[in-house]
Amino acid sequence: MALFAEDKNLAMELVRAAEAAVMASGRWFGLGNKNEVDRAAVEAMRFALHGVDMKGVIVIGEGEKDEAPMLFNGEEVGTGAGSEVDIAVDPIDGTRLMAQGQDGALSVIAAAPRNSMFSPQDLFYLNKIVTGPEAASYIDIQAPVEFNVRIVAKAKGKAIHETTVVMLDRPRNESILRKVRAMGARIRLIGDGDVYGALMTCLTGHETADLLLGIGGSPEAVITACAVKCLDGNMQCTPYFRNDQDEQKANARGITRETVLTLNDLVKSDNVFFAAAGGSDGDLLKGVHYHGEHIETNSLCMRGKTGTIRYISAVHSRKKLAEMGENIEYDPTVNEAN
Ligand code: VTB
Repeated sequence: MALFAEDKNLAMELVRAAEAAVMASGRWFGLGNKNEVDRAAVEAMRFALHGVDMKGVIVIGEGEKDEAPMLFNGEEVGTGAGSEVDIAVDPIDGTRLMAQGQDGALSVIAAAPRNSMFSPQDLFYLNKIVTGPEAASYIDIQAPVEFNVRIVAKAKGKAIHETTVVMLDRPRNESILRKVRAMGARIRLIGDGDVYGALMTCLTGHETADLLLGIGGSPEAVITACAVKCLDGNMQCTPYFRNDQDEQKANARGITRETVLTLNDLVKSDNVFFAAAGGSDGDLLKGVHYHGEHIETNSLCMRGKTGTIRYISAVHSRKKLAEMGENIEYDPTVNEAN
């Protein structure tokens, strides 16, 4: 039986969890405290998830149990009724962006059949390549940067100087940056949030980049892979070792410099769900906005099996949500702005 056959509503439940995360953390927008952005988002998302009919286990979460009190790797979420699922969460991908009042923060969550998501464990970073459907079958992370930029441009009928590469603005990506610049391709440097960066390349008709390259977080890579599956894009990763210790730990589980993680290695099933809600305004989704008694959220949800992408703009009543005990009220620990 197709897993989730009875769970057509799971996508909507995941949207609700992402909405809760942005409504709670959005209160901290621009206040300079990324820890509070994360705390508020985690608490709200966890509260929302516990009401969902599923037997979920957090595979990609806030960290190991001894370091993350909530949404830790291995935590069981959901009512226990329904399908057994892996859950991957980043309550706010780009907490720094949110805390600094910058665009591009996104709450993301994905679900897939139990034991289908890659577990990064001590492999914290991956070198990534992501592109949308048009060039999906041509990219090769083991090929030179120039090859991948050229093949994506060709597949999309673009000149090199019309092709946009998106990557995290980090020193570790400097060599890739130089090669792309030398080709004359356009470059979108993002401060944080490479799940968003990947979405920019895969939402056909809405794309604001053609190819994501560079080294980013491995938890985010698994979440990205779920979104890429829903969008018929493609993604490949290779390990990035910061030091010998990273490499030794990875080698112990059979991951070496030669390892390529394909899209199917990152998430084995096609029966995946992905949801995202705008934390701050961005290319694809407006962020959360507060209008007195009401709060506006903008989300998308996707299902791998059907490929359906739904954009959901919602207006929430603070009063009714507060009566339900949902954690979206203005956080009293925040100094009353003047
Ligand atoms: C990456 C990226 C994330 O943080 O994990 C990055 O995948 C962390 O990189 O989207 P550094 O350790 O170099 O800061 C994000 O940008 C946001 O969580």
